Amino acid sequence: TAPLINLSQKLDGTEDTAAFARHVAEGLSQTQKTLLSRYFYDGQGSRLFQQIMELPEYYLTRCEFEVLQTHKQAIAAHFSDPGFFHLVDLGAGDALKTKILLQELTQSQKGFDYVPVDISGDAMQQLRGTLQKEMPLLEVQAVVGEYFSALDWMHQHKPDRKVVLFLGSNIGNFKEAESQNFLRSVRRYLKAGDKLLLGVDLRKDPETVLKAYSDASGVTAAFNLNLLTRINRELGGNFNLEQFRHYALYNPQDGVMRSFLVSKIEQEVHIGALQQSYHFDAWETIHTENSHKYTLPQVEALASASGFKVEKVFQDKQCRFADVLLTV
Ligand code: AVI
Repeated sequence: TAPLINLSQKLDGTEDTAAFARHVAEGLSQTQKTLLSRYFYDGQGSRLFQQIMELPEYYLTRCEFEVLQTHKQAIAAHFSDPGFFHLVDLGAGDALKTKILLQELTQSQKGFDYVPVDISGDAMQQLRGTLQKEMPLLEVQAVVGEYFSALDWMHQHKPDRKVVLFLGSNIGNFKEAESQNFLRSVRRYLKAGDKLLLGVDLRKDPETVLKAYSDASGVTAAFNLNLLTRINRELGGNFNLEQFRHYALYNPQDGVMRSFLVSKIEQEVHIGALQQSYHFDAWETIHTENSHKYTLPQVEALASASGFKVEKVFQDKQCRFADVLLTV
């Protein structure tokens, strides 16, 4: 197993905090207050997200497991056609889902190496360790950094054919235009024969979607409210968590799940690092996240607008989730 490649420039975290401060200041100054969902994932937020994935209501993770488990042979066959490839896993984390594919690919003796990419150095250290134990023959090149720094590095150091994984409906958290830009940027790093396996959450009973984002045990609420805890800790804010509530709203017309933090009372919140107070009317909202649910024609349109073709759609039995194999 190769040593970890660290492309992250932020050695002391100061740059991170400055960007966080800037984004919070921008977001809370708008008429519709917003906070960016990418800031959910600090240590506590990542732990809460792990818990979300185990909730009975959060069908996405179980459905994608089913998709990969059911279709792993076919997926592996598509990946290795033709020959050796680098399997690039964007946002690999603990790679729990990817391991299904890794096992299948190694058992069927497909020629490939595994390149997990994540901004969390800890996660990549750990994954390297566990893979070394669980799959000692697997060649792993873990990369710590942003997606596109990693793809850039791959372009220079690993020129063979690439199969990129972007699983877990992460594409759904981008704004409409952003998802196209993201896919276009990935496309630029790929050549003929390269592939992208994209995890997308599909349209379904609105009730099912809504419950997945307002679970009975309140884990998603804690996940959303943790954004305020993070502002309090990292930017010296004085948000009173008791005075905000989580609210999730699904619009079946546009297929967008929208999450909010709602101020229960009229209040002022001060953020020390920004030297600024923010006024909240009673029941004023902060928009914190969008989670898009797609129709298959929408996925096809998104793919073709970004320079990809749909090679094959893999779904679970209830057609709740799809992993869509795209080619350039
Ligand atoms: C990471 N992402 C795909 C999750 C989602 O379903 O949009 C984040 C999440 N937010 C609330 N629950 C889960």
